[in-house]
This record gives sequence, structure tokens and C-alpha cells, in this order.
Amino acid sequence: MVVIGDIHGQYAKMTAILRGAGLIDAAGHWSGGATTLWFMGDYFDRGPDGIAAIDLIRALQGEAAAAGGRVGALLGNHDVLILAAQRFGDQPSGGPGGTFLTSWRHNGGVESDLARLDEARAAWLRALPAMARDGDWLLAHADATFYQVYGRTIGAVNRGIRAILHDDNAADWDLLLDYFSQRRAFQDEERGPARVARFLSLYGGRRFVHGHTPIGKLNGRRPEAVTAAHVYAGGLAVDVDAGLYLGGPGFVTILSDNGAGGRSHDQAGGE
Ligand SMILES: [Mn+2]
Repeated sequence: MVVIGDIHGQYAKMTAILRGAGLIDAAGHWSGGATTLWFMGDYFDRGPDGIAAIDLIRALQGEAAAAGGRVGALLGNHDVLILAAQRFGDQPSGGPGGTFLTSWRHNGGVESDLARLDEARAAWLRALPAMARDGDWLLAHADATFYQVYGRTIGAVNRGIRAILHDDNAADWDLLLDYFSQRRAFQDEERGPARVARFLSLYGGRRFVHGHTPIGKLNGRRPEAVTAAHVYAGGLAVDVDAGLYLGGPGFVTILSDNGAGGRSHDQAGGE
């Protein structure tokens, strides 16, 4: 399994990283064969072209499936933010802008993304899973435990959050966005490992991989110097958010049952 962290509209970096990993060809088509590739959520905001990012992911999902591979995509908080801006607009929100639209803008919303978010794209976003399990790995966008509010199994979490995204209850959306802004739940050196272990014992998996918090904010590195995943919490947690919008070059991470491996695609065999 291969994972790539938060894209945030950085389509050019995204395609360069995927090409470098051998997962797409020069024309942008799937060349990953039977590989499983996961996107960790947050396709929009803070970068120029989130729509191009999700259009590519949607195309790759079909191409990978036809080649015996798989492309998965998780739901991130910025994907909820743009859906909320579209659905509720000027209605009041507890977010930083006071309305759903201004809160999205405050979080780096790009007007051309909202203008091009048609029903097919919005429907795809609303259906994304918030959580997934792949072999030994539990995957979710955020390094946060609020997922437990929505369900005690992966399926229940995904159904619970999906139901909110298909309903017009602004308070439920607001609360979801508030929860989804939480981060660093597993960073504490003493308590972090036990917290991850508890999270894993609830949902399954032996290790947890997430995006959401740029790696430099966990390990203090400059964004430009972040070139690999950050393994922490006694090896139980892995952050793959390269901080593309902060200037990070980005990377893919190979996840095997033995842990978070190197960045070269030829280690990706056997997924
Ligand atoms: Mn996020």
C-alpha cells in the first residue's frame, strides 16, 4: 500500500510526486498496476486547483480498478468545509468567519474551486469514507479521536458522517467541522502511545496513518526539509502530511505490515 498526504490544491506537485513514484505516466494515466494508493483527504483550499486534484483522483480510481489496483480517498475537513460553503453559504456558523462561506474562505478557500464544484464532484466528496482499514493499517485524515463520537466501528463512523453530509442540518455540519479541527491527539510523548493503542483497539489495525497536521508541526522541521513520513507514538502512528502548501516537496510513503517504509516505488510490491 502507498499513501500520499494532504494535497490542498497543489495539483502540479501532486502529479510530479505520483509520476516520480511510477504511479502515473507522463500523460497522467495510472501506471501503478496492482498497487493500492490512498489519498489522505484535504484536496481543497490553500492551493490553486483542488478541482483538478479530485478530477485526477476520480479518473485514477477507474483506471486503477481496471488494472487490478485500487485508489482510495479519505474525507478531510477541508473537503467538508467547501461542501458546507456551497450548501449553507451565508448561514451562520461557529467557524472562524461567522458564516459557512466566510469560514471556508478564512481557511484558504479558493473561489474557482467553489465555482466548479458541480453536483457530480460534490456527490463524490459526500460519499468519501472518513476512515478505512487496509491490512495492518488504520487510516483516517485527522490525528484526532473525535471519530468515536460518530461510531464505534469504521462502518458506523463512515455511515454517521456520510449521513450528516447528505442532510441539511447546519448544526450537525458545524459540530463536525469543529471536531475535525482537532489535531495532535497522539503527540504527547508519554500518553501518545497508549492513546493510539486505544484508538486501534477500538477500530482495528496495528498502526495508524493520518494526514491533517503538517509533519513540521510535529517534529519541528522546516517544510522544505520534510521529505519522508513522520513515525511517532512508539511507532504506532505515522503522519504523512508533507505540508505541500507550506513549501514541502512532497513524497509517497510505502506502508507494509512491517511499518512505514522507504519512498521508492520498487519497494511497493506485494500490496
Ligand atoms: Mn485537515
